[in-house]
Amino acid sequence: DESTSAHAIQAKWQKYWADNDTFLAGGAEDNRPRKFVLAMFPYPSGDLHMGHAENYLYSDIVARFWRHRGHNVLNPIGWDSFGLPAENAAIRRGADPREWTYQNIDQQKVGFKAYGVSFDWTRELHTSDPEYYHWNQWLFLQLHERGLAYRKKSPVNWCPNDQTVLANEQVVDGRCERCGAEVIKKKLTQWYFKITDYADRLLDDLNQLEGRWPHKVLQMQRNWIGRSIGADVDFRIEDRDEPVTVFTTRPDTLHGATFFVVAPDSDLAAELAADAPEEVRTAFQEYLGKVQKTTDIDRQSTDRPKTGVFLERFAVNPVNGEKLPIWAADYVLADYGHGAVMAVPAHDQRDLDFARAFDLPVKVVVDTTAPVTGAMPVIDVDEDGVPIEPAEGLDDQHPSVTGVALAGEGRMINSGDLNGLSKRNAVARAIDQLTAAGTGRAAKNYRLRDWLISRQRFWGTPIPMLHHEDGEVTPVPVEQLPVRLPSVEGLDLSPKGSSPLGAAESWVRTVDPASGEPVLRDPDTMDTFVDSSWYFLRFLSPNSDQFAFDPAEASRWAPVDSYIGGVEHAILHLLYARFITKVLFDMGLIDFTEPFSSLINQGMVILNGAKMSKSKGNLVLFQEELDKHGADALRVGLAFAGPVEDDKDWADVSTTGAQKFLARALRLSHEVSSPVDVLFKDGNAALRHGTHKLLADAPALVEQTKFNVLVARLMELVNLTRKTVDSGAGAGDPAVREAVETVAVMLDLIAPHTAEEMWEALGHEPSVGLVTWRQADPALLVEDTITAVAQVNGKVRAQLEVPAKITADELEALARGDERVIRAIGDKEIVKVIVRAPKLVNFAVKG
Ligand code: ANZ
Repeated sequence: DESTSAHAIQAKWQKYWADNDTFLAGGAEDNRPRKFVLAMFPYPSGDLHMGHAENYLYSDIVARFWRHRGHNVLNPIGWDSFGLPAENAAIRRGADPREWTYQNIDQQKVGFKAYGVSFDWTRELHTSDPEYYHWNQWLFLQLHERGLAYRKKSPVNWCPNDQTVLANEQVVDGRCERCGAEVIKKKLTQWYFKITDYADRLLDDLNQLEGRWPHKVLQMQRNWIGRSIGADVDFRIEDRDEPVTVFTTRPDTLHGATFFVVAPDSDLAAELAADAPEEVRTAFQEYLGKVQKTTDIDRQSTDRPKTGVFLERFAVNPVNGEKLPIWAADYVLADYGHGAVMAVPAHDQRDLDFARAFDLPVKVVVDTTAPVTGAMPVIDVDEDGVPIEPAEGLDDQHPSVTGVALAGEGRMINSGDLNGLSKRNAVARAIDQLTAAGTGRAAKNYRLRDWLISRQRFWGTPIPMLHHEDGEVTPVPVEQLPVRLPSVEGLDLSPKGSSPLGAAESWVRTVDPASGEPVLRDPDTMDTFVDSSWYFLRFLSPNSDQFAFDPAEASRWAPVDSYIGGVEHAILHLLYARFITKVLFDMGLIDFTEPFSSLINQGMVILNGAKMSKSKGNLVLFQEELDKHGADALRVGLAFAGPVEDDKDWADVSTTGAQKFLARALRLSHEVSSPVDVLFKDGNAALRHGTHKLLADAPALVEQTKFNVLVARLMELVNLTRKTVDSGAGAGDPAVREAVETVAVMLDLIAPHTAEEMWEALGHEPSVGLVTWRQADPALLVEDTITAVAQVNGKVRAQLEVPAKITADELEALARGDERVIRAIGDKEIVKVIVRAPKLVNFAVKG
């Protein structure tokens, strides 16, 4: 039956490809143009699933396409094989994470091979191999040398379940991205990568990717980096030597500041409270206790009642000397800006909510009823230049009455010599004035935080640093890399808040190579996003023990031309890879600044409208489907199921339909009876037209990732060929061979085993995967046209040149639009239209 023969064909060609190294990338001497096609590498947490089936199908289509277009293609595969799931599975089963991981890799490898993905297997890598993580450690030391890897003690995201810290990017809605536990804050000393040094470049370079990455992903990255432009303003604090700086996006509103707020969990708040009266101190401590249990999400939520404690201290407004009461309130975050704000309740909603809750003054400094455009000054001033009363209507719109802050455009009032200026001009003027007075300056702020990379877990890259008795921390010399993970034997991997490696006595205790003194290794391991931040470059020199990658190879191959993966990596992985790419560029090791020239996000494979999951019991198993239908039917079914970026419902995927189509195509290849070297110049004209239309259209369809349309077009051509053979032209017509060969070389993208089989049946040598697609003959693309006549009451009024395949509706529309017909009908009423496509239209008119 069809599935048995599909499996036989599959096995035959998979063996052929492996034996003949069919899909190896060409070396330096190969001077064809190059394409680097990459699917986000898999995490080996079990068998391949339907998401993999989709992801690696798409990357395979793109890789195969470029080979057919005469390119030297690199399409490598590796495993993102460090990480928590392996460690957790190992803890559950009392096994070695290494064994669990490599066993899964073996299974996934079998899956990929059975699926017919055209990988260059000679470049396979595993991030958990010392040969790989050696270079993570090298990268870490490079960053350290440049001041881009550093240690600091600060409040970090802590997952109480996994007992490890998390990067900001790994906290989703206040919860651990992996296990869903509510994340708490803990003050710890950790290693960070200084990604914030690259914030501007990470943001600005997104513009180059517009149109080449999904817009949504670019927008998510922009929001994540979150650049705000404004000013830093220094406020003197009464009874304190040092001023306190605040970040504001609205320096224009300085005259409207009526109070001052510090984050309760900041060092400043603690210091200010320490000198306050006893009852204030107590109230503050109690409040701080509550705040520490509140997530950042809740603190930023706008519909939560505002809370706070007056510290009985005062800040002095640098523009007018006014005394502003200082409050500690949790809507101000310790780790944004400077952890303190000047509160302008009239123009900031959070400040207004707070002012209304605690009865603090609200002073309007922007008249938002005044137009901001126009040449005339809008604010009336008296002879001394003092503005006369704010514009009418402002009173009942006063924010303390409405509860709505006036955030919009307007003209400055109550603001000294800023009066009359538009908001934008006032911002610029205020910054100039602050700068001149030495009490402020232009400033930028980012939502982006430095990347916390240390993890208190075993199954990761050891951080190559040494801790001396006197507290000094020094790098392991590069010649001594890699620092290998010790054996897991005897180690307790269960989460306990510190790295299990700390207990590996004989590993952790070592000597300083410089002084010979005893030192301790850093017991933490790196976030696995470090591994994936540069892996695409390792594929270029997968076996080198001299360097992470050869810069000459990088210059030949990189950046990645097409990167394909799920939208769940829109921020984390892509942002980190972009950052490390820029660092490597600055080091002079690569000649590009963005790692992925184009990005394709595939949708999900779902089932009956729902996401598949083990817990829902609705998993469709990749291996099972593969066994049942064979790789090609699975691939065709998925490719045909819909646009790449849409979710595909497995319930709508027809593997049976796919099987029938493949069988039909294969049968044709066996029937073709013209000689293998027959010239493609004669034969059935309609079929030739169909073939060349596809030759002309297919490249753009693939480049625009319209794979489903390509499948539909192949089906069409197969049907047309069948019809042509059966309706008299016969299997010996050269046009039939031309059509079937075209189907074979194009079908290779989607159903490569069937394509090879067809190619062989047609009398060619394998592999069809390396055959260059032919050009369409422009002469054959011209549609056949005929002359149709348009009549009014039986009298010929116009002759129309129309496509032979025109429909009745199209022909009628064309005739109705013709000048001569319109004139002939005049204002008479059309009572009947007779259409005989493609030859005739007759309008019966009356009156
Ligand atoms: C005065 C002001 C007046 C402000 C006004 C806004 C409107 P983005 O755009 O998110 O950068 N702010 C500064 N540091 C803060 C912190 N640590 N926690 C909470 N809020 C903080 O927001 C910048 C604005 O958020 C700053 O500008 C400051 O309030 C506040 F009509 O200063 B503004």
